[in-house]
Formats: sequence, structure tokens, C-alpha cells
Amino acid sequence: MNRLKEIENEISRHKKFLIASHRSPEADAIGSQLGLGRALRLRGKQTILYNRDGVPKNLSFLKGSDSVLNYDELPREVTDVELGIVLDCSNLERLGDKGKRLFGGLPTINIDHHKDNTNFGYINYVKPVAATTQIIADLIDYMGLEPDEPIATALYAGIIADTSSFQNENVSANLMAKAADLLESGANARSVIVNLYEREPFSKLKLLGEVLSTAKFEDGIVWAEITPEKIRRAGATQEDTEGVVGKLRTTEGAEVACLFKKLPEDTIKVSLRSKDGVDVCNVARNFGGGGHKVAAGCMVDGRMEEVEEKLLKEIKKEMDKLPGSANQG
Ligand SMILES: [Mn+2]
Repeated sequence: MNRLKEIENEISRHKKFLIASHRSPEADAIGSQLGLGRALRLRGKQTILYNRDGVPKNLSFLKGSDSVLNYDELPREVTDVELGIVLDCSNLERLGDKGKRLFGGLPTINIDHHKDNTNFGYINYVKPVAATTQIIADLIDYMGLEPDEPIATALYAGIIADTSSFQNENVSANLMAKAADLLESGANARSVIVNLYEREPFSKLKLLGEVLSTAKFEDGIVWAEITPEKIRRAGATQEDTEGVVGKLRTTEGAEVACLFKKLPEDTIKVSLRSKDGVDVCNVARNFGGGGHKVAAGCMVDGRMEEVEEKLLKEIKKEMDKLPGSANQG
């Protein structure tokens, strides 16, 4: 039986759903959750939407975003939920500890586009397309529902975010057709762009200045550091550190961009981006992280200099695997 059919059957057979997406959510996670949640409610189902961290400020424009609850806000009746649906999440750990426990006891449908997904559900629909919202758009079509404006805008936001506004190599004709359908259904494209890209606090601009001024560029790798001192000098917040690695990646001749962010207790958060075919997910996996071929990340314990050295070494190894690289002979 086809997977969408299987999922549709399970949805028809049940009444109350707990729908979650990964901690530190972005537009693809929240968009999938809001889009599918609303579609199910339009079908007469009951839904509870869970995210460990709630909805980030820049996504609060999405209708229904206030219905996404964190663990403490969950109602007691969460016990009578029949089915879990986990979205945009490569493993259950990404729900946070309490979320993991919550879903551990529930039959769960796993819908995702991360290639390192662990297939933790009793039904797994894992497809390496650009965005989970693209899969949800397919599912909603399959169920014969016409997305209304809030659904269309939520799904469109996820597609925009996970393709960097149609700039990434994961853009396909199918995806464009899906995006066009969502616009047809009333997706508010302009408000998505304004909220995702044109609401940056000034402190973020200042932080970018601090970080980029000490960036380094060698052998096709561009990298930079974020430290608590830089954040303080810029008057910035943790949220302001989003997007810095994407800026590094725009450098001509950079095949890999790497951002090292110092967290408390000597842990470094490493964000990796690539172009021209380098698989940075392989690099991240060596350090217990994961992600996509062109965008991945990991947490590494150690001092900044040590972590940088280790990472740069692994990145070079990965670059050497590519045909045509200097070390291929
Ligand atoms: Mn995603």
C-alpha cells in the first residue's frame, strides 16, 4: 500500500492526535505542524500541537501559532491522545527529553525529509525532498483537502525557509509546482518573506560585523567564531546568531562554511554549510551530529582551538573525497 494511503487510513481511524516537531524549531517544523494540525481539524479531528521550545518570535505571524504548546502548557487530557505524529524530526531525541517520553508511549507516525532519519515510527514516511512542508502539502492533497490561507501560508513558509527562498540545490520542478499551488490557495508570500528575512534586529547586524571581521578563509573553507564576548559587544541575543553561517557561505571560492559557537561549559556548537557537492552531513556525523548534505551541525566538547582543528581536518578529508579534488591524483 502506498505510504500516503497508509497515513490517511490511520488518520481516518483515529480522533485525537498529538503533533510535534523538533526543538529550536524553524519555519519548516512549525509550518508542518500548523499546516497538518489545521488540516486535521478541518476534517473534524482533535489535535494538540507540541514543541519543546514553542514558536519563535519571527513565526508568530502564522495563524494558530499560539496553539503550539510546550510541555508545561500541555493539558492533562494528553493521556487520551490516540496517535502521535512527529514532523521534520530525524530522531525522537530531537523532541527533548520530556517530548521523547511523551511519544515513546504512543503509536507514532514519522514524517520527515532528513536523510539520517532513524525510522522511529510505526509508519515512517521519510522522503529526501526539500522540506517536510512539501510532504505535508502532498499529504493534504492526497486527503482531498483544499488548503485554506493559513495552511497555505504555513506550508509555503516552510518551503521558503528550507530552500533559502528557492536558492538551494534541493529545489525541483515538483517543489515549484507545489509552491505555485500554495500561492493559488492564497499563501501570503510577501508576509512570509517579511517575517523570515526582513525583521532582523539591529543587534544582529552588529553581531554579524563582530563575527565576520575575524572570519578566516583558507583552502576553500571559510570559518568564523561566535563567542559570548562578541555577543555582549554587539548587544545581541542567542537568537541573533541565526543565519551567520549562511552569510559565510556566500564567499566566492568557499566550498564549505563553518561557524563555531562557544556555549557554556566548553561545548562548541558547530554549524556547517556547503556548496559544490561536499557532504557536510558526513562531517557532522563523525561528531555525533547530523543534518543534510548541504547543511548540518554538531556539538563538540573542548576548547575553541581544539574543536576548530578537529573539524577543519575532517572537512578537508570530506573535500578530498570529491572527484577532481587536488588529492585525488
Ligand atoms: Mn526541514
